[in-house]
Amino acid sequence: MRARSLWALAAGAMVSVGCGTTTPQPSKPLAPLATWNAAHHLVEWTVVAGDGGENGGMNFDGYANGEMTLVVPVGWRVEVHFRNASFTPHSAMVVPEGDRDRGSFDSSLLAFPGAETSNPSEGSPKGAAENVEFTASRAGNYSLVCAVPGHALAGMWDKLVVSSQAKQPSLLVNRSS
Ligand SMILES: [Cu+2]
Repeated sequence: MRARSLWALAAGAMVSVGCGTTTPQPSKPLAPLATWNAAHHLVEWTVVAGDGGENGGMNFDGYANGEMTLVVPVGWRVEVHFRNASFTPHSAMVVPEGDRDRGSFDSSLLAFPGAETSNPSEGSPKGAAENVEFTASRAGNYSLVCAVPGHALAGMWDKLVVSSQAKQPSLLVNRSS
């Protein structure tokens, strides 16, 4: 009991100096999928494509169909640590929410400069890892989609909310099944 209280104090102290983490629900591994540094206005988001069999493999970090939402304060930098864990080629690209339900994507749909992995329509092979950085410069609702044709329609997308209200990032997950 005493150890637990001390840990809570330590965690609180970490937040107050400007670092934080959000861990998804316990069905996933304990490693946090998003970490951030408030002083640098930087959030790092681990995005593993095809992470297990959820939604027939059409998932990021095991989540699909908008089950995962990253909220970022407007103006922050976002560094996406992308990796493809499956034999199916996948990619990641940030588009306006209204452009999510498409069979295919091109760079004209990009929400922020730089917010895409290389060759998003072809996708990256299994094991490929890439860091993608962009500035979340405009508030609004966006989607992180896999731009390989058909994959977003199959549910391979997350939500990205760029907020003028939020003081710090948060990662929310909502498993529908
Ligand atoms: Cu894909």
